Amino acid sequence: MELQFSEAQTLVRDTARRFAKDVVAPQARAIDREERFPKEIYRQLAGLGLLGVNIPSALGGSEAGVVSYALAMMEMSAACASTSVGMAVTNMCGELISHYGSEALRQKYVPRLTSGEAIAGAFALSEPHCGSDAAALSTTAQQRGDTYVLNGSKQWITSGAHAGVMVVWARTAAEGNRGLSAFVVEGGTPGLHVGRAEDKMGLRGSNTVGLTFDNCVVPAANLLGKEGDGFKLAMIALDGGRIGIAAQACGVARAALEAAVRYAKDRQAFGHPIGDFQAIRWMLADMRTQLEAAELLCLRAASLKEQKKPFTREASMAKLFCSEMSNRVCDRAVQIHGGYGYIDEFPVERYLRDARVQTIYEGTSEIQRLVIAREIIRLAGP
Ligand code: COS
Repeated sequence: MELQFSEAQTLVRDTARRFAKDVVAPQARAIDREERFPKEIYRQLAGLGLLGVNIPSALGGSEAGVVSYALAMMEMSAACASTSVGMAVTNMCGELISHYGSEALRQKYVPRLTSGEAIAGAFALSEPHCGSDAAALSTTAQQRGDTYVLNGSKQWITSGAHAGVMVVWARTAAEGNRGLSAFVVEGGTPGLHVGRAEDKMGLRGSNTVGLTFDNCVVPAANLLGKEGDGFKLAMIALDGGRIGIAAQACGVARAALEAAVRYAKDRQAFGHPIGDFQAIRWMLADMRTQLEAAELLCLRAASLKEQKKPFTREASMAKLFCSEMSNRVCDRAVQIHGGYGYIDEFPVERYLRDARVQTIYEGTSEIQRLVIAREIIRLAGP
């Protein structure tokens, strides 16, 4: 993409691109096939400053901003979306604690995330009975002296079995979204049980588990913000997280398009490379156009967040458009490959499997449309 980026943004993008191409991409097929959680890669990402791209350097981050973060996510996702989803959640947890944690929480936990000591962060909001309706969650946190006692279950927790630092949402009071609070919980805390890893369609190298809290005691000082702040903190974190998933979608789609172009130039039919035929050319033209439109939406949302301007609607638009685009582009890439697209000799079947969850996690396409429509109507005034 030919947009003008600052020196810092270009440096982060190029660092991520080089590492993604040289180190991550060659392992991506094995990470997927062997369901290999990429622990060592996370340590290396930490060394490159990519686990805290938008986090102050005093806390071990690279303080390079949200646009840099989106560019880094695009690069990592083009190589391996299993790896990039864990990178995204770690950045998200680090940012949340860095912005809303007490000074003690920031100093204690953010450097563990940015340095890779925690391996990964985890964002524990969804529960077996509620994903879209986040305010309906039923895990409880009861204050007992200078601690809270957590009880309940979480589901779909990315990196949950490996995360050294988690942000966990629980109910501290009965009433709806105002009764939710967020806590920093260390992996391995007694009473926190990790369920079996889900056997997923895609992102097979990432780890997705349920968590059970059975009288799990956390220090009261690990409350993020105040009691009752939890729902808003979740919404704020998800607004930012959606930029990360939009960027992931762009990265995966770019990889799929590049593979399709290579194949179209190479594969012969009827005496020509198939890229000579209009049927294929029109697919490639649509794929490229949609990808570039998606990248612009993603970077606009990132730029607004970086400028500290409102970006809820733009993040949801980016997440909606980029994730649906990436499913279309990956599907077309498989189609261009014909039978070879359906086997694992070529990477496009992995891209399509990895893209599928992008319209679901961090808010489904339906939730993004709900958020966008509400913002349009709200901003239109009375
Ligand atoms: N930023 C800051 N505050 C926000 C916000 C945002 N993006 N969105 C909502 N809020 C605030 C509202 O302003 C409101 O505050 P007040 O009570 O002070 O007025 C409060 O949060 C409740 O908001 P609302 O009434 O809009 O909540 P709803 O229960 O209607 O739910 C949706 C809103 C559906 C948008 C929310 O539940 C959501 O995003 N769900 C999807 C969750 C998700 O992405 N799950 C995937 C988990 S991660 S894999």
